[in-house]
Amino acid sequence: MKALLLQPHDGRIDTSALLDTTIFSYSLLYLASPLIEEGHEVAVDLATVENVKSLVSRHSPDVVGVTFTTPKYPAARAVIREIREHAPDVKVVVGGHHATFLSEETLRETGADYVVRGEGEIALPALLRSLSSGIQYPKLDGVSYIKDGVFVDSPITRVKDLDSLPTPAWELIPKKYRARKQRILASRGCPFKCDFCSVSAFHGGSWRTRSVGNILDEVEVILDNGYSMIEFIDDNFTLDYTRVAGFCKGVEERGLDFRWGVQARVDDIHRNPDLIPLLSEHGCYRVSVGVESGVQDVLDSYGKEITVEQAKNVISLMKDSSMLGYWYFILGSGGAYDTPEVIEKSINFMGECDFDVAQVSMLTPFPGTRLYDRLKNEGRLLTGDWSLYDGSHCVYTPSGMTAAQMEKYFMEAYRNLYVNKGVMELARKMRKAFKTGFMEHKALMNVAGLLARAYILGEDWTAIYGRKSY
Ligand code: B12
Ligand code: SF4
Repeated sequence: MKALLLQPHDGRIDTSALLDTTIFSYSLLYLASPLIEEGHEVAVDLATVENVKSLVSRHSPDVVGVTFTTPKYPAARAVIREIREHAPDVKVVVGGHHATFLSEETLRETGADYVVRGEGEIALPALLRSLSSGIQYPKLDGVSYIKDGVFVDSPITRVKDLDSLPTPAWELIPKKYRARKQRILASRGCPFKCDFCSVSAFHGGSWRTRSVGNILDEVEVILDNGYSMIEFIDDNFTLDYTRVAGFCKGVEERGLDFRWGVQARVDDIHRNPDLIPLLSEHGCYRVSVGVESGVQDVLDSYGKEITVEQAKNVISLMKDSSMLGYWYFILGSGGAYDTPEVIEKSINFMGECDFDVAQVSMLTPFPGTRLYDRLKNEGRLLTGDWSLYDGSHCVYTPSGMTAAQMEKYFMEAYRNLYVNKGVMELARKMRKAFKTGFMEHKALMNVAGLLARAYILGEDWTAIYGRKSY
């Protein structure tokens, strides 16, 4: 069969995508490989309402797969409706966190034929096998659909042995979207259960890892293909110190020379301070850490299981390192701590932190999280426009202020982080981000343009956010 795997795009800019120029979704590349192994013809691309008709005509697929996050759901819906209209015989399959947790709604609203719930590497090839044999409504784990108007649900699927998966087919990325960096997913899931995060529910609280040898083999293939930078997109690369040490030893033994970035937890680094030199000595150039808040009550309400003291310690450890420290902060608690006093305390903490790059997200209730369930049950979700669930809009009613006030604080937080510290400090941050290779020219232009529009031209933040990014 012919499969066309699409990532919808609406041109809006996201805080993380602003800096990360490796825009192409890894889910599509992971899905493509097992399909190719089974002899299917696969293409991947970015889709907009404008280009999807010509993409479908060019590839004439039997099946179109669409991946999306919550803020990209409206874009995906528009793209799928377009496919439905112009190619009604093509089967449309959707997947990802949003589609997994809101399967029925997604099927009914988009008109897609199937939702693959959970990981798709086993379910999607199984679905294509069924379709090839003429079975339209197969009973497969992870495959849900609507039959005769009735929603037929399925359990979330998870791959047991990650080493058994073929290497993601990154060679399929269309040339114009290829970045200087490549990504690797060395583990899946997370044993923690933060209130705002859908990763635990998606992976059933499990943390599954690939063997060190298997990861190093993938690194070698990537380096052999001319890449020299790799971003590990695991939620928590450093959960198991022994494994990290084993990976670093392997890098040394195989003589692999490359620069790489990871995401880590505050408590892992706090517990093992020698992680910082270990990573740095083996080519790691960036460590991203979720500090989230400078107020302990807020951290506890998230169930983050870290302390402000630990965070301060890790921030100072990173300050002395040549690696780039990338801190994630969240504004809002969704509970009793959404008061001006607490928010201001958190913003002041951010301002005091010595950091290289910091990203603030507005607390966002994503489907599949406890936060979403609670705010929904309390009738506090303000909008059904999923495109606003992008981490820069307040989409719920805070307890101690208005949503508009909260959004003003969001701007204030960024001002405190980047503008109030003066031009010299901003230049230092930019220089380090550039020097470490984290920030590419395109990202630099994105940031410079955004800052100029917000702070020099005084343009409205939400208007800037709606601008075309690429
Ligand atoms: C890398 C990453 C990014 C990167 C790249 C995003 C991209 N387009 O690929 C960057 C930094 C740019 C980014 C940005 C954002 N991200 Co992000 N990101 C991740 C991260 C850490 C890994 C994603 C990944 O590649 N996983 C590896 C692949 C293999 O797994 P997967 O995507 O889940 O795909 C599997 C299944 O879901 C399924 N599947 C997925 N799609 C499809 C489609 C079909 C047809 C089928 C059959 C199956 C299927 O099969 C795949 C293979 O098993 C996840 C966390 C996580 N653990 O997933 C968050 C995550 C996806 N991001 C999230 C969010 C919120 C964002 C932002 C809104 C953040 C912000 N404030 O700006 C933006 C939105 C960007 C966008 N354009 O959509 C949320 C999404 C929640 C939701 N409900 O949608 C997640 C889950 C993090 C979280 N803790 O909640 N992100
Ligand atoms: S925020 Fe990080 S630590 Fe918390 S559940 Fe999600 S992935 Fe795990």
